Amino acid sequence: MEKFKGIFPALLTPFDQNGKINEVQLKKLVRFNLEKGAKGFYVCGSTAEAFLLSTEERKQVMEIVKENAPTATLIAHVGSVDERVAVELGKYAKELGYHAVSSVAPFYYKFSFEEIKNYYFRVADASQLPMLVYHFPAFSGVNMGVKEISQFLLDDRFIGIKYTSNDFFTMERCKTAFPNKLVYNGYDEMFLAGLSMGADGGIGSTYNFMTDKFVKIQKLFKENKIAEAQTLQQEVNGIIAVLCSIGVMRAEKEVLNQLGFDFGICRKPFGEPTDEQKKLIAEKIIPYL
Ligand code: MN9
Repeated sequence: MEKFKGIFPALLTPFDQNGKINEVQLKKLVRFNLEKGAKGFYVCGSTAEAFLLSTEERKQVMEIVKENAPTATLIAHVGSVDERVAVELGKYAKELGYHAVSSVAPFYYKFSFEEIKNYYFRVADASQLPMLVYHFPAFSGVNMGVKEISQFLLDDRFIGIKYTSNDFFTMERCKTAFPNKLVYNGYDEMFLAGLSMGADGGIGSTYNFMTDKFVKIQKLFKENKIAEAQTLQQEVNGIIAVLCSIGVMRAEKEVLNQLGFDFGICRKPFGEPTDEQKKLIAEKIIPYL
C-alpha cells in the first residue's frame, strides 16, 4: 500500500494547434512532476478533460504516461456514463500495467445506488485491478454517505476512495472504519485539513505545477510541524483562489504555458482565459511558484 501514499497529480491534457493530444508536452509534464516528488499519477481524470476525450484518446494518454513513468504508481480513471467504455478502459489499464483503476459514479441519469454499485463491481471485475472510488458529489451529483461508501470499502476489490468533498466528518468516519484502505484528499485547497482527518495523500489538479509544495505540506504534517504546514497551505491557497476566480482548468493550462510548456487551451465548451486573466496569472501566480 505504501506505493499509493503521497502526492498524485491529476494530469492535465495538452492539445496542439489542431486540437490533438500533444504527446511531447504530456511527456514533459510527467517528467517535471516526477522530479518534483510525485509518487505517481491520476491519469484521465476530470482534470484531464476525460469526458471530452474519445475512448481512443483516453487510451493514448494512458499509453504516453505509462511509457514515461515506468516506475511510478499509476491510477487510470476509467469512469464513463457508458459502462461499456469504463469496462474497455479498465481492461486496457490492466494490459498496460497500471496499478489501479478509478471511476467517478455514473452520472446524469440519477441512477439508483444499486445501479451505481453494480457498475463499480462490474468495472472492477472486468479490469482485474484494484478499484478506487472517485467521490465527487459536487460534479457527479451522486452523494454517498458512510453507509454507501462502506459497501465498497468492505470489498477486497476496492482499495480506497478519492474523496473530493469538504465533508471531512464523512472522510474521517470512512478512514477510521477502514484504516487499511486509502483515502485521497481531493480538494487541494483543503489538503492539510484532509491530512488531519486521516487522508493518506492527495490527488489534485493544482499539483501539476505545485507537486513540490504539497509533498512538503505532507512531510511537515508527518513531522508534526503543523504551523509550518499551515503557512505553506495558506501560500498555496492564495494561488488556488486566483485559479478558481478564472476557472480552474483553463487557468492551470495558462500557468503551464507561462512556465514554458505548450498546453494549448481546454476543449470547447470551455472558454479561454482573457488577456486580463493571463496578466493576473503572470502577476499573482507565476512569481510564487
Ligand atoms: O481532482 C480537482 N478537481 C477538479 C481534484 O479539478 C474538478 C481539484 O484539484 C480542484 O481542481 C482544486 C481546485 O478546487 O482543488
